[in-house]
Amino acid sequence: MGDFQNESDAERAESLSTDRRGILRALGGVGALAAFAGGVAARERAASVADATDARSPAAARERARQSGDIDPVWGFPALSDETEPPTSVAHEVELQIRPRDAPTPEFVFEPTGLSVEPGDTVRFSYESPHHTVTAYHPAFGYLQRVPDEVPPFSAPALPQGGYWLYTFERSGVYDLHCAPHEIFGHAMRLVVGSTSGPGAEPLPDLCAQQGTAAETQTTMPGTAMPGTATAEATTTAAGGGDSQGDEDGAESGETESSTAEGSEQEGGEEELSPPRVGAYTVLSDSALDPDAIVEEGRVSWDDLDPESKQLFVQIRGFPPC
Ligand SMILES: [Cu+2]
Repeated sequence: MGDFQNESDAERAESLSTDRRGILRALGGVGALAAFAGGVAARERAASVADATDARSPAAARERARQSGDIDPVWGFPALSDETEPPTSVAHEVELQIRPRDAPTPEFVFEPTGLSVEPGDTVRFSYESPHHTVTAYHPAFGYLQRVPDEVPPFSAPALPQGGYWLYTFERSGVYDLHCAPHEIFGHAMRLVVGSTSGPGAEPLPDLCAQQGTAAETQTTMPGTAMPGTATAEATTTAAGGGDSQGDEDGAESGETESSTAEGSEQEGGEEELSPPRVGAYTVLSDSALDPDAIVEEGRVSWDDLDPESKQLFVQIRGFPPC
């Protein structure tokens, strides 16, 4: 694929400072652990819907898109550089951004964060920075279904800065999407395609109401399980816990069983499906992203969300550990 030989992409990626890249890579490692903690059931679900695409690989899907203009419903159309000509007309653009803030991690942003489109519209997701994905909340990925019925488990790959991913939203309804490496930091968005219908139109489960049995949740994700990732630990506290930064009491609280623990199994052996996690949960619960509000506004900016929804719920303990 010619795009890989594009020198400018590599140069742009290199222009990021070493420190910033190191931190982002570490965060990606932490998030990736959570994202890929799915079990056998998730893989079986993925296999059962694999026939949603005729293309057996992203490369085959790209080739078909170039010839027919049809964007694959599973693979979409990834482009490593904006010099690649889109194979079909693009109706909307969403930028994947990283915005610095006065906190240990920046804000991870889909801009706009809410978008209303028509069935059949193709949306371009532009990678203003690398290390992101655009992933459906789908049972095949271990999540509660937050996309319309019959929609396959689609996801954009990580792409270089300056790359983009196209996806054609054929089925009407609400689509909740997230970036897999940065989900817990709130990197999520909501699309309404045609009408406010389907599972994604339902309110998210009330996690605060469930806190009666698990007052506080602490999940420790050591980074040593994956070679090449940082050994930092991330401690997450339950949504709605207020200011978690520097909250020593919160950090010392006893470890309790999470009601949405990854890989856990319900009675009967069914793997429990997770709602959107941590920051993505609070972002997607923001009233500015109510599906009716998105239709009314057409597009909802990240700036329109309540700062409470964008809080950092993850404590960074510092790295390296010396
Ligand atoms: Cu991201």
